[in-house]
Amino acid sequence: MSVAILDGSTVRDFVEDLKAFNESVNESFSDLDIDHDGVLSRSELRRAFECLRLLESDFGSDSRLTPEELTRLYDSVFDKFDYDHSGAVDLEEFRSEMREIMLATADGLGAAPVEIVLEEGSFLLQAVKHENEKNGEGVN
Ligand SMILES: [Ca+2]
Repeated sequence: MSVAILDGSTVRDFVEDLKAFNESVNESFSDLDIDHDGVLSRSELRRAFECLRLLESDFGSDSRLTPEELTRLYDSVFDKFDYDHSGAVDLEEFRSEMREIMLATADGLGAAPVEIVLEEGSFLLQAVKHENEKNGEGVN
């Protein structure tokens, strides 16, 4: 876990660097595809969001959702990812949805730098590392 200062452009630059972004997406996808069938099931995707902490950062760490509300939330996220309603999320669906989520996060952050606590492995942390590397600073 680390604390980083970032703003919308940190996230946007990362998403727009297709090579870096695709690498992260591919890596996450294969980590998340526990049974290696090439697609993410409902439970695999739910685990993804619990790990990536994307929803928590969107909704604020102090939001208190009941388990039922969380399940509804994750179900609606899955349906959004599963664009062709095949019951599973493939790599292309995952990539395009992650891209949208990250860009929405960038818009939400806006231009004012904020301090955010980031879990290891979160896409936002990867965005910060990406910016640091671009600026020639070490990753810490
Ligand atoms: Ca799978």
